Amino acid sequence: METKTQSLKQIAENIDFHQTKGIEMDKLTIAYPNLSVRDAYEIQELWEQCAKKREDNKIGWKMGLTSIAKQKSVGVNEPIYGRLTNSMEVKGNTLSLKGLIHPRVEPEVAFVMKKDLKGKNLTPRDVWSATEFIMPAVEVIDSRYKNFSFTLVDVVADNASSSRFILSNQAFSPFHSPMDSLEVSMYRNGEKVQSGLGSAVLGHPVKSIIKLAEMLDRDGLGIEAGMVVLTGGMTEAINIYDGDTVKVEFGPLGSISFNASNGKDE
Ligand code: OOG
Ligand code: MG
Repeated sequence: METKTQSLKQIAENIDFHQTKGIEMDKLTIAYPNLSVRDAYEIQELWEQCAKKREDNKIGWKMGLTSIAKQKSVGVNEPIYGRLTNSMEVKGNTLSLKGLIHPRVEPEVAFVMKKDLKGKNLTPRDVWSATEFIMPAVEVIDSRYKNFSFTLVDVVADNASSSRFILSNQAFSPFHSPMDSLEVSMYRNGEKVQSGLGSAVLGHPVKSIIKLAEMLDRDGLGIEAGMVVLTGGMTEAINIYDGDTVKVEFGPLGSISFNASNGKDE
């Protein structure tokens, strides 16, 4: 066991290197075909320790592949979770592409918790009473694998492709408007490129929080008070490049706009 944890730790350190330097890598499952999904989540947990050593602390969780559109586009047919750290939060409306490989963006709803939430078989009522507020969000995913191509084990070990996230300026009461009928539209350089509904996320984004709590409980973990949780893309993700302007409209919840820049013109 000792040696297994040691080698999972080395894998976590290697992934951390590729994530922080923005260097793509071969799929882990090529070199380690026997890794299990459980091992991959353990790698993620060990990665959290690597980040912590750099004082990059966990501030939340993300769910991924909670919509059929997203599952189909990457060929993995079950939801996954990942960890969000302090350095991933973009403050302001410029997304620096420095250190990113082949970033994609997707519209999401974020929950911010006021109480711990843990366990199997939670109900929407349990989630709402533990939620402080919700916010429109845009997640930037950037798989470290070549061509954004991976298996379930690979993507879990790579922290569910987590890279950056942007939250709107305005927070809302969780009771503001029905989240399953929330319509989102995503524009790149003025052109509408994706649209979707809140119900694309497991029928209702609240279900994503229930699923996360259930998956974390299986791994002996829970959602902690104060954490931000991204519930998963409502549409397919789109590629973004230097100079692109992205606007995501969230109907009654307003919009998020930002520019992508490689920083070379500044
Ligand atoms: C995996 C992460 C998916 C989402 O919201 O569905 C994700 C990937 O597509 O690289 O973040
Ligand atoms: Mg996402």
